[in-house]
Order: sequence, then structure tokens, then C-alpha cells
Amino acid sequence: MITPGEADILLVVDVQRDFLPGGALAVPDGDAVVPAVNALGRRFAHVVLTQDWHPPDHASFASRHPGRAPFDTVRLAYGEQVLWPDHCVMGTPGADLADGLDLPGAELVIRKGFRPGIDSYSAFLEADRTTPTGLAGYLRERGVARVVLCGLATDYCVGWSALDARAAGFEAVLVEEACRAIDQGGSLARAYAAMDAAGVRRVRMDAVGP
Ligand code: VGL
Ligand code: ZN
Repeated sequence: MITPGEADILLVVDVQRDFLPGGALAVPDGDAVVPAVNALGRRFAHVVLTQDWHPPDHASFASRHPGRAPFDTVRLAYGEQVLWPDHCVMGTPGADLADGLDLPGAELVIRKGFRPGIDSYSAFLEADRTTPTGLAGYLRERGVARVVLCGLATDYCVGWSALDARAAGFEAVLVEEACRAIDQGGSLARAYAAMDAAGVRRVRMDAVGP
């Protein structure tokens, strides 16, 4: 049982219009996380959100790589990068938080992926694996010990954030029903294996509550 207290935060990852059905990079069944995340939000004293937030010419967009298509992989300066449809362009409606997301008490919104040449799945560390977002420092200064994660997508931004939460010394717990995955080419199985190996706990909604 997870009983949220002062040392816990709910980290709500990328619940944005472009990741919901009808959006530019729709996660299958992605809208199902909205009521689950809202219900979780009411059980936590402290909630932090992330927003995927890319410039229009972002290096992760297939449209910037002639001859390449979304879901192809390319090598960038920092290593392998999956290419995506243009999504979550800063300041556009697709980058807005999802309609119906009801987390009025959220205390911080971390935007990530705003450097044109570097992607950032993780809420903690960009894809070059060296540029911090500042979240670890913020959480440490706030006395947080445990990060409970939900949102989109399990196999990319939620999963990488959970791994980096562990690497930064926090406990990490993923609430399964409040996440959905892209799951292309075995990505979800790989993400679960990496999370298991790193000590990320996975729980059901009914295991989280005051
Ligand atoms: C995400 C792919 C590209 C995510 C963000 O939120 O999981 N996935 N940008
Ligand atoms: Zn993105």
C-alpha cells in the first residue's frame, strides 16, 4: 500500500492533447488515463506535471530528416533517436494539457524537449543523458523521497522518467492503470524489463490511497 505523505509526489507525465486519440502522436487508449490521473491527483498532497514542449524544427521530428518516416531510427550526435510525427510544438493547441485533466493543485510544470537538437523523454535528464531538467534538484530541495508516476507513454516518457528517478536516488512507483503505451517493436516489454531491473515498483490504483 502506498499512503501518500509529505515525502511523496505524483508525477503526471505528458498528458497532452497530441498524445490522445485524434492527436498528432496518439497513444492507443491514451484518453483512458485522464480519469485515472484525476482520481490519483486527489490522493496526493503534491503533484508535478510534465509537458513535452518542442520547437517546430525539433530534431526528433521525421519531417526534419528527408527520406525518413515516423518510427524510423536515426543517429544523432548523442546516439540513436526514434523519429516521430511533429507533435507537442510549443505554444500550439496540441501541446496543451489534455481537456478534462483536473489537477488544480499541481505545483510545478516541467517542460522538456525544448532544445532543437536534443530530445527528452525523461522528466529528469535529456536524451544526451547529461543535460538535467532541474527536477531532481527541485525534488531533493522539497524533501521528496518517492516519485509515483502516471501518464503517457509507459514505454517512453513515463518509463525513462521512472528509471531516472531511481538513478537520482528516489523510490519510483508506476501506477499501471493510469499509464498507456505506444508499444511499437517490443518497446513496452523492453521498458518493463528495464524498470524491473532498476527497482521501479508497479502497482494498481487500489494500492494507492490515503
Ligand atoms: C513521448 C515520444 C516522443 C512521450 C514524447 O511522451 O512518451 N513519446 N515524445
Ligand atoms: Zn516528444
